[in-house]
Amino acid sequence: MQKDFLRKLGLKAKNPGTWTGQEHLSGSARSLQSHSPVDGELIGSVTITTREQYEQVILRAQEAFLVWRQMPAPKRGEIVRQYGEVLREYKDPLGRLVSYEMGKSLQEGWGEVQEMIDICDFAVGLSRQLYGLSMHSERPGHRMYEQWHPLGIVGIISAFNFPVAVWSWNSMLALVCGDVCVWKASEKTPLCAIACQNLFQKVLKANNLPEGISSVVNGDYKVGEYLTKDARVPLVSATGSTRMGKIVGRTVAERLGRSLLELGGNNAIIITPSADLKIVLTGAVFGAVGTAGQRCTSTRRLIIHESQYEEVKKVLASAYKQLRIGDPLDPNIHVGPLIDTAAVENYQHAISEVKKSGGKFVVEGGVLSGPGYESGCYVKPCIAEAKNDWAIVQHETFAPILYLLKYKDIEEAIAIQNGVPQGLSSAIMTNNLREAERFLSVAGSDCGIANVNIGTSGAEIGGAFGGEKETGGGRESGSDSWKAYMRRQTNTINYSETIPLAQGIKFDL
Ligand code: UN1
Repeated sequence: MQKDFLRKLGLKAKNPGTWTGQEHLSGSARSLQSHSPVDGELIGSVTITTREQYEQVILRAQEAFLVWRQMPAPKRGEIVRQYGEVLREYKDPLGRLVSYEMGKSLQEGWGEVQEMIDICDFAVGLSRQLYGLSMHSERPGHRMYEQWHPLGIVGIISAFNFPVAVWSWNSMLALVCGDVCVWKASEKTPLCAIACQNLFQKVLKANNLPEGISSVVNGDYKVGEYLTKDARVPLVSATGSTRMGKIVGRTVAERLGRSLLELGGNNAIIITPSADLKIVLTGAVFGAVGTAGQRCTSTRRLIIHESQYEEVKKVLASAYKQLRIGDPLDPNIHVGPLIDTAAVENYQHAISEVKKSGGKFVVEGGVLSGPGYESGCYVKPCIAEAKNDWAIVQHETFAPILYLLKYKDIEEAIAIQNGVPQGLSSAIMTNNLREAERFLSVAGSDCGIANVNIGTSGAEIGGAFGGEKETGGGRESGSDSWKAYMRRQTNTINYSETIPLAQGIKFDL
């Protein structure tokens, strides 16, 4: 395979190198190897951050914070703007690395880098906003307002499925807010993190700014634990499974730190009698098989009106026959591999659970083998007729398995949609205004994201991203998500010559 993109990113293809992510750190004895799920080849290694190295990273970050927080926010925005420019320049090789190390299609790899560019643009604008309110004081000669200050070190724990975009949602906002970032990337996609880090360091160097403004630490959950337990890290933003989020949430809460959690989803599309089938098809199929079903926003359940059920089933089954599964770097391919063979086992386990529960497969699954599939990570997207209350349907399986559920009236459809522990994304396909508004009403979808006539995945960066219930409640990316990365200070200034007390309290001396 042609791997020129590795050379362009400074991650040489020959003799895979070992990276630490920081210039000041020397390699530790242990390293983490990154194998591509595309062809099983070793791409490179990163050193596992030792406790001592972690201490050095935090010290550097603390020092850098003292410099960074003094820089006016629009000047910090300028640094983020420059990073956006670098990303435009490296969109192609970085998108290819995402595709090669993570396994998503090249279109989606580029899309991820585009999401990074978009959030840079958003953050640049934000750097001139970060507004606080001004209030009317009840006391004469007083002024009251609030301002937002940076928190300090923001710990970012990200997952393999969006190995670059989710970091940038967090870090670009945190940076314009005046925070410095320490990133614990997924141990499954460490080279994507090194590539982003190297590109960011280029910008810091060119502007004579300290390296500690952005750092990477590598390793498994133990390295993540350094961050979650560390009182010097006031905010930990974690993206990943609900299981991981519960541990992170508990650990950070134990020290009264803040956490921002973006966890599992179990996203559904309601397909009503008036739905446009062309729209349903693209929305549902991309939602279910895009990123091989490994997005937290992936469509896992279709809740179909009984009058449409057979038709939708038929159309989907024939669409699934057209899917091309293979090397995600080949532009003709729709579905790449799963991240690793452990993910393949989870997929197989889910299929056998569906069968045990009495589910019928409309499109059969299976692991692919033979030429082009040697890594053992390629699976067939499948569709099963199921029931919402089965344990396996209630559970988020990170694989392209789609469950079909039937409903009679809209109330029942909404109850099914909401009847899972997770609450990230949801959608309704309808041309009926009453149904659409019913779905969006206070008694409608209980998710953080609710769409009409688009699928559950592929949110734009301008909106706040995240969900309720076991999805963790955090909001990242657009809207006013930036507030999570700052501390609010209320200021009351007395410019009168007396000191009246609030609530009319008299205290004469
Ligand atoms: C994720 O899967 O963790 O909405 C993030 C989407 C993407 C982000 C997904 N913009 O599908």
